[in-house]
Amino acid sequence: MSDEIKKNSYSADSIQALEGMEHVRMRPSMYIGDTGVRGLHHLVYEVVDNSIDEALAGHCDTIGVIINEDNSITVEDNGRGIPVDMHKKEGVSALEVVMTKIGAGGKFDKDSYKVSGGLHGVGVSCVNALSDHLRATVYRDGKIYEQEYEKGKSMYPVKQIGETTKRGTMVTFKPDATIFTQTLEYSYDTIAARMRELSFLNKGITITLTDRRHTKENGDFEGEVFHSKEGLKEFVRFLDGNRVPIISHVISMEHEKGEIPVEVALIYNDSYAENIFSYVNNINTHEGGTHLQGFRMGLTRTLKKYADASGLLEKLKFEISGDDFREGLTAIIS
Ligand code: 0RA
Repeated sequence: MSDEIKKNSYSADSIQALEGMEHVRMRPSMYIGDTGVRGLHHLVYEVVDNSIDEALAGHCDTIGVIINEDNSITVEDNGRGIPVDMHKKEGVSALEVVMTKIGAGGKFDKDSYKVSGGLHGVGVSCVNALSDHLRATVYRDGKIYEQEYEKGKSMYPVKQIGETTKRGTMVTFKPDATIFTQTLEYSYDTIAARMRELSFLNKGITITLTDRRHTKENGDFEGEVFHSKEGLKEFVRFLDGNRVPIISHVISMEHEKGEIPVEVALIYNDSYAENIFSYVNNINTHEGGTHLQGFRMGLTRTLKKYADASGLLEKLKFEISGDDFREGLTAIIS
């Protein structure tokens, strides 16, 4: 290919990338659902999601989320750091590609164990496009690299700004007021609830949440540390709160079928309410699905078979149904 054609196709590619980012700004709700409170918070989840993926791939165990004084958000992890080397096809740093190209997310390791779903899985470039300002800092190979963006456009090429013994990625973004016209104020409780949920769904990861807008009496910032050793088992106990259990332990199982890991935890309490929560890739599947259907069927079949074999159904004057096995049930499938 002649240099001229190469140059042309390169600029054609970058125009396409630009259009992708421009399109996010033009139709934000296509990417983040809405531009109200929900969309504003989805930006945080999208960035955290990348760090969760890095943790699930086994490369990091701690994620820090900070609500800064100005309602900008910082997400930091101790993973490998987003690669900063030159991306051959794009002619810029891999970091810049991740940050400015729609759908570039997992491009660098296709085999990566992508489990975390993000909001619509749109990636951090989408957050960048919808931010007035974003700063990405990478701690990698003993060096600190940085790049900043305005409304998704890089302000300068990735530069080295120092040396470090740390490893990881830090992203700070300030949502664009011209996009998020309803509110720019983050809710601590909303973010905390999602971080708690993520820590239950991904046991072993530590997620710290700090609110720099508020200090406690001792001068420390408000915040919490979320960490779950037992995962869904603890989640079930948390959900059941003060309800009275009628079995002594949470029943739980983990299994991998093909490439798909499945986790289930359940307990019975003395109420009549059925509480089943289902997740796929860390996203609550409110509408249910085949995973939930399969669980219900399996539960009914198993308990019915047991009840039958133990003669428990002999005196029963009616056909026992699936509903009967779900009275007082609290369960989570992920
Ligand atoms: C792909 C490849 C590599 C790191 C990451 C993605 C990565 C992305 C994010 C986003 C937030 N935190 C992250 N941490 C890591 C590195 C591949 C390698 O070093 O071989």
